[in-house]
Amino acid sequence: MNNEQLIINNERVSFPDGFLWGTATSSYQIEGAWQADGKGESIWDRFSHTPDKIKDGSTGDVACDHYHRWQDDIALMQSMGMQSYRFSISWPRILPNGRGTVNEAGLDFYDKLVDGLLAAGIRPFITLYHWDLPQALQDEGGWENRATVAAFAEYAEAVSARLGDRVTDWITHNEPWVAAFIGHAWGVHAPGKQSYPAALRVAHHLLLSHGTAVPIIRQNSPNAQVGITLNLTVADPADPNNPADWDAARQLDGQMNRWFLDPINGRYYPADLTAAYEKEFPACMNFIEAGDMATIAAPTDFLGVNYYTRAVVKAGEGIMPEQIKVADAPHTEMGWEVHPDSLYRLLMRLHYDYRPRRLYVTENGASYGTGLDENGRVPDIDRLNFLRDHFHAAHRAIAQGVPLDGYFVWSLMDNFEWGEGYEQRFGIVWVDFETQKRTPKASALWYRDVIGKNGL
Ligand code: IFM
Repeated sequence: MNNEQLIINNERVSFPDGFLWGTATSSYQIEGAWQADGKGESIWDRFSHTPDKIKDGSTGDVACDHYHRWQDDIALMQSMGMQSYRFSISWPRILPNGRGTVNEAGLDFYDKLVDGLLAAGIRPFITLYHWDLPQALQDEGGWENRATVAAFAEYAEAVSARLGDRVTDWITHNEPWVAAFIGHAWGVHAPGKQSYPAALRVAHHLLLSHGTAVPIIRQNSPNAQVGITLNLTVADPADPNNPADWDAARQLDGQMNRWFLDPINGRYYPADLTAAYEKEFPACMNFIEAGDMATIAAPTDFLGVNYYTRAVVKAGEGIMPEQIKVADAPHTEMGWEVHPDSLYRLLMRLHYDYRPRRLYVTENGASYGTGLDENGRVPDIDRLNFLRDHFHAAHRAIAQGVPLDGYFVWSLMDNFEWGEGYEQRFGIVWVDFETQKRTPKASALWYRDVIGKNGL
């Protein structure tokens, strides 16, 4: 790397040549068309159609109607100079029953999308699983059922066999912590279960399916670069003078970070946590079978990092340490503290503790509701500042030797924010959900400039 490129010169910073700038979305959050062309039902279709699960009572039935507007959306990205686009595939579009007969129309959709992106000079980054499990598999126990791992392998085979000649960048899972714990311990996401042991079991099967899929993707996609995306954080004690708060920080770091980072790096599950879990839930780790941990540790090419905020924790009773809201600190509309320095700390920690070959920030962004002004513009200066400060943090990490190769802003456009419905807007493009009109916000216009200059 040429160090001169990285020098911060009168506030101007340049990223290394070839640094990849993009945006990210996920299938359920943007596609809509929930029953089109043979698609099966997903657990998010079922969950959002269940009364009182989504704050504003909405669903992803239409969402951003991306399924029908993908060409316009590619043109939109092209107009912003986007170099890469991270999107996920809807498993029930490909395998409506989760396994078995492939729905060719589902594959055709992504085939056209990939070709359209490549023709526009935009590098596709595919995520196989961003939470929309086929409901048919949930009916058989979902991710609690070990058989879902084999179904995921079938799905990975179908997708990589069809797209692997053109797509080089593959992410097996997005945020398995969220899928496992928010979906199965807290019950706030689909499928809405509330059992900590169930969440542990689900997390294991998600990881196992990741490790099972890696060689399948490599076989079908000779130039594949394969990784997994984790939602990671930095845990700080509420009171640095209180050893119990430090212990709570260790615990939260274990639950959210090490529980996933350790096994994918061949280090088994963190012993401090397994001991605590087995004390609370006897035999709760009995899902591990011979060979599982080796499968989970399949070598990967990169680690995807989703970073939004840090966690400030204090000692408490429950299994999950209590997080406190830091007074006087800026927060986004999700109530998440804005803390760019923790992105730097996280990247440095990952580099030194785990040494991934390469890293991508696969998601970073902020929810702010700023809407259209009287001139039809969206002056989302809070988001612009948020991104600018996080880009600086990433740049500092690169200057310290962290092999960060790219950055995907979450999200390309406002979309269905899971249990929050459409009330939280993360997009750099405003979406009018009545008309589906897209309007690039100030942050998008600014981002175009950053990409053009490869710097700030
Ligand atoms: O919208 C989500 C995305 O699906 C996963 N990562 C966090 C985002 C914001 O909550």
